[in-house]
This record gives sequence, structure tokens and C-alpha cells, in this order.
Amino acid sequence: MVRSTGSWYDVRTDDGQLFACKVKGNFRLRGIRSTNPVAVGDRVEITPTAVPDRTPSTTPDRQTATTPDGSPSGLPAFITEIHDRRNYIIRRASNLSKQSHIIAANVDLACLIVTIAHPETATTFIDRFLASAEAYRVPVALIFNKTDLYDADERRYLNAVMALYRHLDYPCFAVSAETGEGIMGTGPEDALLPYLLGKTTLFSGNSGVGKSTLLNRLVPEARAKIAPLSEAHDQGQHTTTFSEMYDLAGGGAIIDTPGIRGFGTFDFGREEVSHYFREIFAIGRDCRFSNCTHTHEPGCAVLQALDNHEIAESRYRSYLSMLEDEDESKYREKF
Ligand SMILES: Nc1nc2c(ncn2[C@@H]2O[C@H](COP(=O)(O)OP(=O)(O)O)[C@@H](O)[C@H]2O)c(=O)[nH]1
Ligand SMILES: [Mg+2]
Ligand SMILES: [Zn+2]
Repeated sequence: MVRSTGSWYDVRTDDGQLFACKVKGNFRLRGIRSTNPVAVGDRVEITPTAVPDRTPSTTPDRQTATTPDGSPSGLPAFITEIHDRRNYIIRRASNLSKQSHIIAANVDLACLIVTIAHPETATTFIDRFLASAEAYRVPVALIFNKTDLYDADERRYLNAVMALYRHLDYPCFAVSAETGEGIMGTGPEDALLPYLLGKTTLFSGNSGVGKSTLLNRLVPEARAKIAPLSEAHDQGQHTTTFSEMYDLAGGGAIIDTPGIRGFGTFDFGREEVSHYFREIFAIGRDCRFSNCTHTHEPGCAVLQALDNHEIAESRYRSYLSMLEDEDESKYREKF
């Protein structure tokens, strides 16, 4: 399934045909209460509901079966079966909601697109994304966009932030979607596109960081709408409402997702949070208590490492903020 408008699901068959589908029957998913039964990236079985009696007069110029306003232009069909998911990424349907929304399924890689400035992406936001991806067991990479805009100070900061995450073994790419810097290249070590080939990659990030611009550079046919940064807030506006999948010419696909603010810190237990911060998890094995929360306990190896600057303060702050979230959600459940 490559795109959903809420009422239709666009499905592309392996031989490239497009269908505008409705869901047949009731898909209740084990263990998840989800607002969308079928997610972008899902492999599905379909039954066409009409035999084509004419060849379409125009080929759709997007890779989808419905027009941008959401009305169907592909052949009608029913989705009759959803194959088991290798993985999926969810977020809460809304704040306080117990329902979840599946952002994408069957992804090989989740890329968070971030900017050091114009607008600035908070490191807590990056860390939350990384922790969630660890929890979903989806490999991640960080893409630092808008390198063409940075002054000397911002470049230094960019290099420091990339060094921090590379040290934690997260692949990092510095690119400019505007100029193309860092995108084409000879191998996955030095450029983004070769790294993405053959993978189904989820693109995520705050609005305004250049997701659509980057997507258009990687997949020119995508023609994703680019939102001018609003002068007043130096922040993008929401233009993408639904996830959508685009094929890369050299193999693989990109799933463009709407700007995700609170990327699912869903279902984490309090003790679990530290498992999703790689260095805190590794160092925490040396704590005196096996159930150490790394906040106040005597003999805490994490607090010691923080003192020695072996753990970055920004990472530890993100860890604390996620612990606090868990406390809050427990509080909510009781009342
Ligand atoms: N200078 C510069 N501007 C960029 C770059 N990438 C995106 N932009 C601009 O940032 C704004 C938001 O881009 P958009 O792709 O809509 O962001 P999205 O909300 O993440 O999809 C637009 O004005 C783009 O032209 C870049 O690499 N360099
Ligand atoms: Mg966009
Ligand atoms: Zn500890």
C-alpha cells in the first residue's frame, strides 16, 4: 500500500499497476488499537471490483492511484488481506488517546531529517526518535539538512553533534537538499543516495526541515509540495497529511510522513527507557543495582560516566525527560 487518503488506499502491484482500494471486512490487529487498519508499506492482497473496459486515457503523473485531492483515478479494488508486518512504526493518534496510528510498516530504515538552524531541531527530539526506533528495532540514520545555510559557528556545532551520534554508531549524513551537496556520490560511506538504494526508508522530521525538498531531489516525480518557511516563526507549515511511498529509480523506496511532533514514546515501561539509550544501557550494566534508574542511586555507573563526560549531558537530559513522560502516563492511567 503506497498511499492512504483516509477513505481510499492506493495499492501498487508488483508489476506496477495502481488500484484505488477500499478495505473489505474487519481487520482487527492483535494487540494494537489503531485508527488505520492498513498502513503505508503494508503488503496486501487485493481483489479488483471491476474489469477495465478501456485503457486509461492519461497515465497518472504521480505514482499513486488517486489524484492529489484524494478522488480515485486508479482501478477500484478491495483489500482482502494484510500480510504479517516485519515491523511498524506507530504514534499516538492524539495526545491522551489510547489509540495509535500506524505511520508505516515494513521499513528497512528510518531517517530523521534534522536541521541545526532554520529551524533548530532540539536534541531531545532526536534522542526520542532514536529511542523509539530502538524500541521498534528499526535501524536509523540521521540526515542533517541545509548545510548551505550554516555559518562557521553552526558548522562547528553540526560537526560536534554528528560526532556525538556517530560515536553511538548512528549513521549521519550532512546534506543540502537545495544544492545537492552530500546526496549523490560513489558509495554509501560518503553520500546519502547510495546508502538508501535498495532500502525502504521512512522519512521523518519536524516540518520545515526540508523533507519534501529532499524527497523531490531523490524522486523528482514525487513533486511533493514545498512549504515556504513562515517568516514570523522560521518554521514550516504542515502540508503533508498522510504518509506516502515513492520508488527510488535505482531500487528501494522512500516513505514520506507528515511532520511528527511527538514521535511515539508509546508503551515504554519506566525500566525500559534506559534500554533504548545505547550508551546508558551499556554503561548501566556496571551499576550496583540491577534496577537502577540512573537518577540518584549509590554506585550508579551512569552518573559516574556523566561526571567523567563519557555520556553527553544532552543525551542524559533526553533520558530524564523520557523517564518523566513515563511517570506522567502512569499517573494518568490511575485516575
Ligand atoms: N537553504 C536551504 N533551504 C532548504 C533546504 N531544504 C529545504 N529548504 C527550504 O526549507 C523550507 C521547508 O522545506 P520543505 O521541504 O517544505 O520542508 P518539510 O516541511 O520538512 O517538508 C522551504 O522553504 C525549502 O525551500 C536546504 O537544503 N537549504
Ligand atoms: Mg513537507
Ligand atoms: Zn545507574
